[in-house]
Amino acid sequence: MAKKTVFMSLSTDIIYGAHIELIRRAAELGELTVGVLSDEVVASYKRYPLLSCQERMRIVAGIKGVKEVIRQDEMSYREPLRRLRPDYLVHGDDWRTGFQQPVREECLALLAEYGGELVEYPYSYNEEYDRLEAAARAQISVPDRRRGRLKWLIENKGMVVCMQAHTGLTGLIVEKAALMENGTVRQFDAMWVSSLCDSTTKGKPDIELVDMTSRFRTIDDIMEVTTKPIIFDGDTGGLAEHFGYTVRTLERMGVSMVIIEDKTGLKKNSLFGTEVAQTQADVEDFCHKIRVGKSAQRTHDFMIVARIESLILEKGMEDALARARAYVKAGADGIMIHSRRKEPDEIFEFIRRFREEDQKTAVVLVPTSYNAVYEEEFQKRGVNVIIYANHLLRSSYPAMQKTAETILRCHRAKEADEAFCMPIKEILTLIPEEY
Ligand code: SPV
Ligand code: MG
Repeated sequence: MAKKTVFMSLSTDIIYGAHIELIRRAAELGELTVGVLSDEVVASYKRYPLLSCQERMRIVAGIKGVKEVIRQDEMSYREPLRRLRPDYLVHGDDWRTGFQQPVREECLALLAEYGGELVEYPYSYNEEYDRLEAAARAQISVPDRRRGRLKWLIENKGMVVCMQAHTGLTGLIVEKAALMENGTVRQFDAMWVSSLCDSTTKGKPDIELVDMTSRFRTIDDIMEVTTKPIIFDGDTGGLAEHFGYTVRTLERMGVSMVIIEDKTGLKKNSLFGTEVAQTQADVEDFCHKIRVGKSAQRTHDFMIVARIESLILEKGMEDALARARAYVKAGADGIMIHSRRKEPDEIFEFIRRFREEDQKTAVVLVPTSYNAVYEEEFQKRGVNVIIYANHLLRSSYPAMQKTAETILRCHRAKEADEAFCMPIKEILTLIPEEY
């Protein structure tokens, strides 16, 4: 009689007793194949692995009882179950609840297709493992590790999706927001520290009034409690002579990318367009600033992106493309093209024409105005970074305003509490004490 076959998946980069025990029990059922989840999958639902997929595959292959190791490129077990049709699928019982529940349900349906069986073993909680996990998280949030991750993500995923954060709390929302979709976990890849949101939070206009020291403080607050890469909105970058220092500070802090816009004089927010007086920088001056930034840079993984305001200031497509060419030549790692039109036509035209000449330089978009375009559409056209630049701030303000008005109107808090507020118990435990 043919030997039974068994399949299980592993994502961990910290192998401890319970993993070995699970493998031992799985191997007792038959010939065991282990799917090792790719770096990208592990990063999408847990954290960036400390060891690469290749390294983890090597380790797992060396464990007694493992017959074969394969790479698993999805959270979903679709591919390995349909291809290998194992008699048994082994898993800890912790996936019965939480975000992995739909993955489990899909597995049950897949197993039913050919008569396979799910074998679950009790999940063994281990305090030491939790401590190691916490240490691993601390490791990946140190500046040197965090900084390079954006470039890695762009190279590995093609396109990354970022959400704005302006406080530690909003940073935590961006860090943790996740949902299951078609066998994969969707999360934001990185955070955008916006000048608009940083200024508005302080009750100030977005005119480079909030100084760099204060902006760095915001970054620090976010960094203290998160692990995802950070893109910094560097406004105009200030004087070229100052920009080099800003680059060094950002690098030292572990920021991954700075975006500077080609304006000069008193900068106003781009979404005002030509309704306010704004001046675009001279091309050569801006190229000089890019060169100063690039030569100040000390690490290989930090990125400087040049933001082109030609469409915002109605200077035309040819001007935008000419500037893109010049900025890339000056050393920019990426181009951000901005538009305040509801329709994405000018953005699409720019990307098409830019990509005809340059397939390598990263293209960054902030689709605040042309918000009906799906991310997949941008990716198809060769975009590398999508930034939702202000949505957490814009959604929180009306909620706070309604709460304040309701309390004023009702002469008590009961109505606002019930309509708009989370329970006090939940807010007290939202941020657990770590030490
Ligand atoms: C910001 O978020 O501050 C930006 C993007 O620079 S925009 O507001 O569209 O100019
Ligand atoms: Mg800005």
